[in-house]
Amino acid sequence: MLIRSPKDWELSESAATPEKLYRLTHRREFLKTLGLGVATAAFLPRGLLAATAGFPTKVNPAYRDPALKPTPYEFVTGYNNFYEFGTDKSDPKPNANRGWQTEPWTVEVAGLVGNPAKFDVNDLVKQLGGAEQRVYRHRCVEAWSMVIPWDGFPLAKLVALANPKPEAKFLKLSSFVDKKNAPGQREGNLDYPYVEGLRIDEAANELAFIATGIYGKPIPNQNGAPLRLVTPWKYGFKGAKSLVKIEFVAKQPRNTWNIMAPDEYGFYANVNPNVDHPRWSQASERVIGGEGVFGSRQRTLMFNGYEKQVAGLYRGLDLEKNY
Ligand SMILES: Nc1nc2c(c(=O)[nH]1)N[C@H]1C(S)=C(S)[C@@H](COP(=O)(O)O)O[C@H]1N2
Ligand SMILES: [Mo]
Repeated sequence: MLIRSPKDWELSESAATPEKLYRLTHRREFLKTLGLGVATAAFLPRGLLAATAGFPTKVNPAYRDPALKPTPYEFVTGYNNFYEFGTDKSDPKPNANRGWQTEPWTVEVAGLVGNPAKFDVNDLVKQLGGAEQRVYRHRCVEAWSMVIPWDGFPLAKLVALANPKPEAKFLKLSSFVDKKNAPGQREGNLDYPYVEGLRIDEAANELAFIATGIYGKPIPNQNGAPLRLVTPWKYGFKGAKSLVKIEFVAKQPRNTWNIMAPDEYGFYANVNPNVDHPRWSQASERVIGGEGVFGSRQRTLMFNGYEKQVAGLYRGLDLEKNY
């Protein structure tokens, strides 16, 4: 008989595991990541839990390239960019877990749409038919990369639910503002709220995703609980975290990094090894959690390896000018 024991990142393949056992191990792992024992579980304040609808998720086999080896959980959740909680990679993990509440959470769909609405995140996931898991490459503009098993839903589903009017050409996505709980917002290390934008056809591309989890578990605060954008063919900064508003607009919106440093960060943010950042090369990337003390390096791929799915979106566009 063929018995295949699932790897940790395949946890969400719960179909093969008796439900009760799965729930138990799942819960124990989740608590372990919070640094709490199982006994403490009953006393967990509600606010420490991210949105939980859609779990366990189903692995989408179309987005699970066996050649992609997921980055260990500790790196995915301990090496982060989330300026609201500090500028060091190690800041978000402690600082986003000091009482900042990500449940309950409301996200607003607004602007040029037929169905403007405010959604509780859990209700939204249910309305969209649950959540799935996809393993994507994740490439930061700072020339490092990871491989992350995300859980969530295709952004295209939310676009369809919103029912955009013909004048809607772009999405403007806004992160939360909470000066009391976000030290970076008190310092004003960036202009807040953190905002991002996508062309509507980019948002409707099969790859664009809203993550509500990683590794088959609710997404930790430091990764953008309870919902964040994931566009794997673009640099990580496109992936605005902890969204409170998704607006459909007629004009191309500005995005935070473009506002802060327009010579260095454009609107498109497509991963492109042929267009260097003014201060460093984008031809290669450091693999976080890779072999060796400093990780390993690998060549960066055009559109981060997703050329087949997205190259058509940019046909005829000068990618040196539109970086
Ligand atoms: N709200 C918000 N979203 C954000 C950021 C941020 O500072 N604030 N940083 C971005 C950058 S630069 C990157 S590389 C990714 C990092 O996501 P990760 O920490 O889950 O790897 O989040 C992006 N989303
Ligand atoms: Mo980044």
